[in-house]
Amino acid sequence: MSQQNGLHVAVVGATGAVGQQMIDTLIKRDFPFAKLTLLSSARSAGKKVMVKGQEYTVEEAKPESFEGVDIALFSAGGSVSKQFAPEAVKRGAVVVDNTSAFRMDPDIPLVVPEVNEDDLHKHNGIIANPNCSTIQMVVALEPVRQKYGLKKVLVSTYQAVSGAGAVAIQELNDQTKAIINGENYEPKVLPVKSAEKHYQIAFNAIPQIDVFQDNGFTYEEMKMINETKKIMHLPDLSVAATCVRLPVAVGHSESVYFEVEQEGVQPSEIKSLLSDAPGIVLQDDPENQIYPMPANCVGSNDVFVGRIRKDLDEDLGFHMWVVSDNLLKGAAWNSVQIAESLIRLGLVKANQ
Ligand code: NAP
Ligand code: 12T
Repeated sequence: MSQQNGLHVAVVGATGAVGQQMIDTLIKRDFPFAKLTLLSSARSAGKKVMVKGQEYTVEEAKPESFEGVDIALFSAGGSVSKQFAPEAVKRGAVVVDNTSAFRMDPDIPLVVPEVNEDDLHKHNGIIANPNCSTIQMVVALEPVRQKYGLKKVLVSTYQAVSGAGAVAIQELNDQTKAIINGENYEPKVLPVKSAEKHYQIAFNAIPQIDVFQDNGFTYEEMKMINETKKIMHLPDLSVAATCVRLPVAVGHSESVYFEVEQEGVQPSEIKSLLSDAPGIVLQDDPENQIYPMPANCVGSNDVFVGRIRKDLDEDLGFHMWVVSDNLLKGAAWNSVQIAESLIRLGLVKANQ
């Protein structure tokens, strides 16, 4: 390969909810790929996908699939990443992994370009893409940390079903229609596909995303807690999370309470800071009922922030509402953005 001639890019999990958005994002960004390899399980092998007017055939992921690949974007579940990411690296590819498989490995950078792009320099072949809920929150918190310091974060999420894959979107749609038509519908996917019990998501709210840990938090909540500290380089930051699934197809919302280190900061200062920050769109005009909502954020790469206000009792405390497209900034766009950073920083090794 040579950078002038473009790169050989592979998308693993190309038929999934995130994989489809990765392909779309590569096209929208005019990403410099000369060759594109689309990989899935044996189930979708042979499926045809049109990209830029050209037909591609999806192939079953195998170790040999990564021969000659420069950048591999993985989004096919943690076990697939554990199995194939080392195979891709062995063959000279740089892997951007969208699963939780490697995120907390101290030797693997966990990157949100607006926050810690410099960590990419330490990569040894694999870069981890954080959890969707973590990404949008740290984009909004980093400018605050830089200017006023950050002591504490308490977050409650209102998450879309698309985070749990294409089957979860289908379940929300089919279940909603069934209930409206007075028919029975047995939940099979949410809150967690592999769990013993499944609950109705239509017209409901489920306070469980991913599996429970012994400490009473869910794994999704622990991802937010641990990943935030790692990405922001704040191992001692106080963080707690409650993650809730809503009957929304795309777009995660978060109510974020945070405490700064500097006394006497005004909400107008936080608003002005965030309105100029990278990757953020400020939508904060209560008088005119302007605030972020998931339905308005679908399809955008940005993180939308509003409802910024000072706590009534705690001088260091502020509240804000953070919304983003979980399949874009939360997954596909952040991964492609990492790939763009790797190219700009000269961190993609030439492959044959
Ligand atoms: P999805 O819609 O269920 O798609 C899963 C994809 O993985 C499909 O393309 C599927 O191919 C492929 N796949 C499954 N088993 C495979 C195997 N053994 N070998 C190769 N490919 C295989 O799920 P999704 O929502 O796109 O999410 C995919 C993964 O991305 C998740 O498991 C999660 O780890 C990660 N994710 C991360 C975030 C984040 O927060 N950053 C958000 C969402 C998802 P077939 O068509 O052949 O089944
Ligand atoms: N279970 O961290 O169900 O890769 O919304 C992201 C989203 C795992 C992840 C979800 C999940 C991830 C979900």
